[in-house]
Parts: sequence; structure tokens; C-alpha cells
Amino acid sequence: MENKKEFFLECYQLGIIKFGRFTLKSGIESPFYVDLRPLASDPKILKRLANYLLDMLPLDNFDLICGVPYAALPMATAMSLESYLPLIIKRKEAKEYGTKKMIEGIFQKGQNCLLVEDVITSGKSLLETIPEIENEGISVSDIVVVLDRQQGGKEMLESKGYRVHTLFTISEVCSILKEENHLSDDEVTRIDDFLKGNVVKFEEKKRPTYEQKLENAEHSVAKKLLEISIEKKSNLIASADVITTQELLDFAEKVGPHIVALKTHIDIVTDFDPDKTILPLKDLATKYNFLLMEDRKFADIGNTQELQFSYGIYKISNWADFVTSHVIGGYDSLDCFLNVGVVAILGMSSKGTLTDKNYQEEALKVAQSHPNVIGGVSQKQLPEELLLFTPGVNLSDSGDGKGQQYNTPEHVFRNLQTDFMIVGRGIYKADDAEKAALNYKIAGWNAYLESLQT
Ligand code: BMP
Repeated sequence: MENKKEFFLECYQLGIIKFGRFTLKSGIESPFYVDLRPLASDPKILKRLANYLLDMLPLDNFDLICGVPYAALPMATAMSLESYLPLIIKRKEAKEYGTKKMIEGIFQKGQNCLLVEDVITSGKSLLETIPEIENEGISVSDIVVVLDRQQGGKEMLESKGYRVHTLFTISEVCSILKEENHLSDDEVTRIDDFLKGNVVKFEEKKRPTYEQKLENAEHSVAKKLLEISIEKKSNLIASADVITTQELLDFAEKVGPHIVALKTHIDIVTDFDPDKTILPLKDLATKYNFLLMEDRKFADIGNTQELQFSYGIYKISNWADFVTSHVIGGYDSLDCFLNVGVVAILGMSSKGTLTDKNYQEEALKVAQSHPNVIGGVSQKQLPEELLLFTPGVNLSDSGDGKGQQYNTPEHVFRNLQTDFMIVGRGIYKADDAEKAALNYKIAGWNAYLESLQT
């Protein structure tokens, strides 16, 4: 049977590595250039490559396989055909129409996916790809790479807990080529020098602490929320989606000690009465030191929103500390929310939401520039100056059969760097809401502390 060296030499004949002077995407001049795409054009080599890669791996650990686009797509496909591991496809860009999915294929939340990459340099592109897969509820534990350029990527990913399996390293390849007289001593020295001086340090910015956010916060409501968070060691907002005043007050009494804010949908309370519903609710908010967040999701022109905010039976402006609002009415539509904080709806948690990439980018511009906005509801990381509120958190469920998509506290704090998690049914449907709130509070705070370490 051929050995790995013979196999590499056959691959080399396809022109996958060139030596000379090459300017890389980063602007750095490199003495070699690697392009493994030609391997896909030789079916016999591609099949053998797939088997070499599979031989290195604990295959029982994986439910799925996925290649980083584009060069690794044929490799992952070949590996799937050889191993019967089901293939999923990661898009470079979400589809503009239809489902807007980033990951195509058949998969289930909780499955573990083997990631395939052709070449690893700094590891940055893998680090961008992994959260997109994890966002679908799929975990990634192992990455298999054909060639490691030995510039720090493997070590960086390993430091984050991923197992990285590499078939070849550039040093190994160079010594094979030198043995076979394809490379001179001078060229090998030049490559060694380049490798020594070009280990890419991937400087990942650490998430700010609540204390740091508080220092930079401008809006009084943002400050208050952060102060409560620090004081109570909580980042939990309980969503009180209950339909009677009694249930609402009972719920607030139970969860009050553990939360930074109580989120209401006041228009679902069937027996709403300003004196019987709001006054005692405000007393509880004072007693337990939490804020009131009315999830009204305004979505109209400024004048109508102003009326909806201050008139009608709910008179939200009289009691809410902050409100949610779509920004679909444009920048000026948010002017009416004086003296409260606005949490802009940037992206929703439900399946098939129309808040696509383009909408989110435009909505974010409005949110970032409007002084009434303290943060956004999103399933994506936001710029540091905005507070991120993430609903769709549940410790045990993956969905509700009505389109809601759930994530764990670990996911939202580590991968999205959220500031506040919003939990509804995970708490109010629990047999013991107080205990559930305490459990979520602890899980959220621990997940936040852990996210400071990574
Ligand atoms: P639950 O944890 O029971 O799924 O409740 C989530 C709460 O957050 C609901 O009140 C819902 O209206 C709200 N919400 C959401 O689920 N997704 C969003 O994108 C925005 C929300 O406000």
C-alpha cells in the first residue's frame, strides 16, 4: 500500500503548491502558495484523500459532515460518500429569498458535525464558520484539515477546545519535497524563516464586563439595568406572558428577587386595570428592584406610536421603564419614546422571520444612531455600545411547535455575547416558577462569567 509520502507526491503533481514570491490576501509576502482545489478534479486522488482524512478520525463521534466553502466542499462530499456520514452544506451568504437558511440539508438540533477545511492559516475563517453552524443548534467538536500552514490557526482553535486533525503540515511537505529534490536548501531556509516570523496572533476582543458597559453607558435606563445586574448578579429578564392580573402579580412576586426586569405583553392581560394591575406591579418592581419592560413592539409612524405609547387603556408611558419597538417606521418614529429606553427589534427568534441580513444591517444603523435606543433584540452579536437582549432561551426545550427556536444560556452568552437573556415559558410554565427563575439566574450568570474567559 502506498504511504502518505507517495500520496502527497501524487497530489503535488497536480500543482497544489507553488514556490516563489506570492502576495497573500493579508498583504504579506509568502515564499509558497497553496491551492488544493485541483485535487477535486482528479476523482481517484479525491477519493484517496477522503479516506486518508477519515482514517485519522473517531468517526463514531459525528452525526454530520460539512465542508467550509468552497475548496473543502468536494472533500466533504467525498468523505460523506466513503463514510456514509450525512452531508450538510454551509452557504457563504444566506439565500436572498425563500428560507434564508445558512445551512442546507437535513439535520437536527443537538447533532455533532465534523468540519472539513482544506488549508488552515490563522484559523480566522473557521472561527467565523463555526458559530454559523452552532447557531442552528449543531455542535462542532472536531475539525479535519488537509494542510496546516503552521501559522498559529491550529493552536488557536485548540485553545478554544476544538480538536484539530491535520493530514499534512507545511514543514512535513517541505521535507518530502527536499528529499525528492523538488526544493533547494535555500528555499527550505527561506520557508522556515517565513514560518518563524509569521505566526498569526489572532487577537480576539474580549467581551466587556457589566462594569465596563456601565462606565460607557449614556442612557439612564441602560445604566439602571446594568447597576441592577451587577448588584443582583443576574442577567435574567423574565417574560410574564400570562393573561390575568393575579397571575402577573403572583409571577412578579415569585421571580422578582432574581430578575433585572420583568417583560410584559400588557395587552394580553384580560382584566387589565391601571389601579389593580399596574400600581401593585410597580410596588413589586420597587420592592424587588427590577425594571418593567413592555414588549409592545411598536411598528408604526411616529405620530401613531406616540398615541399608542401614551393613550388608550394601557398608558404605557406612565409605567414602563423601557419598551420594544420595531424600527420599520424609520429613525424619526422613535423620537416619541421620551424618558424611556427603547429596545429595537433587529432580528427575531422565530423560524422564517423576515428580518434578513439586509434588514438587520439597516435596522442596526437606526438603533446605533438614535439616542432613545439602549439596545436591540437580536439573535446575533451587536456592537458594544448597544445592550443585547436575547429571547428564545430555554434550558430544556428546542422549540414550541409554533416557530419559536430555543438556545441555551451558554450559547447566547458565549457565542452571541448577549447582555440579557429573556426567558418566558422556561419559567412561568415551570411547576415552581421561583426555583426555575433562580436556576436560570444562576445558569445565565455562570454563562456570562465563562464568556469573559474565552
Ligand atoms: P418563551 O421563552 O416562552 O418562548 O417567550 C419568549 C418571549 O420573548 C415572548 O414574550 C416573545 O414575545 C418574546 N420574543 C421572542 O420570543 N422572540 C423575539 O424575537 C422577540 C421577542 O420579543
